[in-house]
Formats: sequence, structure tokens, C-alpha cells
Amino acid sequence: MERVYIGLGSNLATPLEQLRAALAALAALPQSQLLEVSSFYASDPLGPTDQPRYVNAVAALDTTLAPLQLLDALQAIELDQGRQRKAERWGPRTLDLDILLFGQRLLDEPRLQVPHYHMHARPFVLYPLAEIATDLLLPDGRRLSALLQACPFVGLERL
Ligand code: PH2
Ligand code: MG
Ligand code: MG
Repeated sequence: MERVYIGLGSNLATPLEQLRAALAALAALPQSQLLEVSSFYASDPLGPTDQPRYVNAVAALDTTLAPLQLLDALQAIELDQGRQRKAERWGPRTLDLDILLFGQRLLDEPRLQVPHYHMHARPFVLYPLAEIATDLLLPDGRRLSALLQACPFVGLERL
């Protein structure tokens, strides 16, 4: 079993319901156990500002799936919930499920980079993660608490 942290985000088609449905789908994943879910947070959009605010959360999962198997499963859930892949970077989406951390692995593959790029500076990732993973040590040796100190609680609202 490896401990995985997954970032959830949505800013289209009733984001709260998107996250609730996604959590039900995560709970039903094979070879996996959904352990804990953070509070939901409303967050200002990173990237293009002419898009709705997001709802974000982080979930902890134990799994024996391989990283790319888990990625396939998460992308199937995204598609199932109406995700349309568009060219626009950081554009609006019905559901985004990102593998933030996969045990202590460092992965740099075309389809999957872990730890998730930019997670180190995103308040909508770090604050929910801290709720369910106290003083986590990242595989690059950094501590979650140190990242939090460098990341102000800005543009974020706990729901
Ligand atoms: N995801 C993005 C782009 N911008 N902004 C917020 N607040 N939350 C997100 O999850 C988010 C974003 C692309 O994945
Ligand atoms: Mg994302
Ligand atoms: Mg994504």
C-alpha cells in the first residue's frame, strides 16, 4: 500500500456536486481505500482571471494501484464528469483530479510528474493538504509546514 494525496478542483457545472461525485468515485476505486478528505475551499482562479472561482479539496488514499493505473482511473472519472480537454492552459473545468504525492516517489514521466508541479506554492493545495497530513515530509526533503509558511492564506475561503 502506498499513501497518495489527490487534489480535487472544479469551477464549472456546480462545483460542490462535482467534488461530492468525485469523492464517491474515489471511494469506489479498486485496490484502494479512501482515508480522509479535507474541507472544501473556494479559491480565486490561478491563471486566466475571467473564469469562475474554484472549489478545491484534497483527499488521502491508500492504494496498491501503480501510478499510471491510478492516473488512468482518475482521468476516467474526469471524463465521466464531463471534462473536456481544451487547449487553454489553466482554463475552467468541471473536474480536475491531480495526483499530488504518491508515497515518497519522484516521478518524471510524460504523462505524470510527482510531486505535482507548482503544488509547493498553491494555497488551494497546501492548506487542504495540511488538514489531513500534519507535517508531511515531501520526497524532495521539504516539509509541508515550511511550504505553508511561505504561502500566505490569500484568495482562499474555507467552506
Ligand atoms: N486549477 C487549475 C488552474 N487554476 N485555480 C484554482 N483556484 N484552483 C484550481 O484547482 C486550479 C486553478 C488547473 O488545474
Ligand atoms: Mg490541476
Ligand atoms: Mg489536472
